[in-house]
Amino acid sequence: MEKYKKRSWAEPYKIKVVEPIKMTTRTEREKALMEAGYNTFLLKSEDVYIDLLTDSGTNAMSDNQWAGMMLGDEAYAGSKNYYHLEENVQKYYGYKYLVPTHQGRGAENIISKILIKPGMFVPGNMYFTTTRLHQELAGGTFVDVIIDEAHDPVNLHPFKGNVDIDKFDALVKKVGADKIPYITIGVTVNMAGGQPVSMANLREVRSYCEKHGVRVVFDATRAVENAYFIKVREKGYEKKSIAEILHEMCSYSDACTMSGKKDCLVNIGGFLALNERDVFEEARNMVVVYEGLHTYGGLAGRDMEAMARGIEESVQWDHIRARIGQVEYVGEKLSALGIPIVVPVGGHAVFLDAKAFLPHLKQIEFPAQTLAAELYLESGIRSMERGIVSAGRSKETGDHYYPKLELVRLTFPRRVYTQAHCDVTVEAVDEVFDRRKSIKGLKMVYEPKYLRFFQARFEKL
Ligand code: PM9
Repeated sequence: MEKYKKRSWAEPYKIKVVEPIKMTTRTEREKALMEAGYNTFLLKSEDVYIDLLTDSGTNAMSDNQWAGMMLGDEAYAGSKNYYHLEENVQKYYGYKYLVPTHQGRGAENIISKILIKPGMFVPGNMYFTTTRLHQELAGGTFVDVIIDEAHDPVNLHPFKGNVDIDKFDALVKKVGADKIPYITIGVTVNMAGGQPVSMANLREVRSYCEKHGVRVVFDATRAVENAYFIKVREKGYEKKSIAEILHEMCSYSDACTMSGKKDCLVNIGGFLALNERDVFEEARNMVVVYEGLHTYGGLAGRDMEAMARGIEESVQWDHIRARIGQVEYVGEKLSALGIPIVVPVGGHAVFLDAKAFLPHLKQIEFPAQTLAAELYLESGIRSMERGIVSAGRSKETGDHYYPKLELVRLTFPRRVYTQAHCDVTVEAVDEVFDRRKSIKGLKMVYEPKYLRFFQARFEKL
């Protein structure tokens, strides 16, 4: 780890095309925020100055990817870009079979429908919003088996995404392995703060699952970022390349769902990749119902080409070091100012700890939603709530879940913002921090049934 810390790095690219962004006045932002019901998802992008809502589909593509876009083979069936994508998924992720989808949730829908039967249980290392919803819609019940450290924002465990084998084993003993179609392992764990899973833990889960006949399905959305953390934090991996680590990680799973909009450096795209022939046959049949023919899965040929090329770029050391280095830079600056964040800093975002930032607000006054709104008001910077609103309601009781983590995510799109944008962001958060005691909470006035965080509306208390 020390070896890489000694020297500073610079972005391993130079800027060829620019997209102007504009700064709004506070009065304009007040109006925009009211119209958006205090939900940053409902703001117009043109009213945003620095957009840290998500790293999903917001990546800057390289000249090589744009060149590939011109080589899109838009045949309905058998596009050559599909075969290029298949080749790179096999080469870098190591799975045998590929089913492209329009984005990650398309793959989640298909795998959930195939493998989950009503009454089954699906363990996972912390929930993810769309993943859990598809599991529930298929009749399953999600069970959190992540280690306790993941729920503690200040615990410095280097692999807070790890599965707690005892929790997993307790579930297997309680319901029986035949009621568990698979375990989902997020690498990295988004809702815990972009926290990685160690190779040792992946190996251990794999061997447990082999013994009990339970499949392992990765959510590989940010698996390259996970590979980075293994390289710099786990003994024995210092000298391995990111590609080697990624390949080994995936070898401990049977399948993965992928939102290509993150690691794969594209604006749209995803896939389901598998090793079991019969499950693949079913998925290939089902994709034509929900996404499109099995050689395009809802994507244009050019999108598949961009993703195939993005995969190659994503595993380059210079890329991933700068990508995560940028996030770490912001995290370190915020910590130095005494601003409460989730530590260690994760792969794709810095997560502000809204409970510690606004301790005078009850969780039902939506501290993270409030803080995201205040940051926008202060600076035009858009972030995302990852707390009680994102957690939704229990499907059994209908009550809100009250997650231990009540966070605001400052998410960094890949290759998009400069260090100056990072500095401005830190200053803006600090200004909100200075006036935190005067900030009042919110009440929810509109709540959609599914994935409420996208469209819920709020008013000031
Ligand atoms: N993640 C994110 O901003 C997109 C919007 S929030 C639903 O973090 C994981 C770990 C994700 C993810 C999306 C998906 C779904 C699956 N797993 O958005 O459908 O972070 O491509 O992927 C978002 P799609």
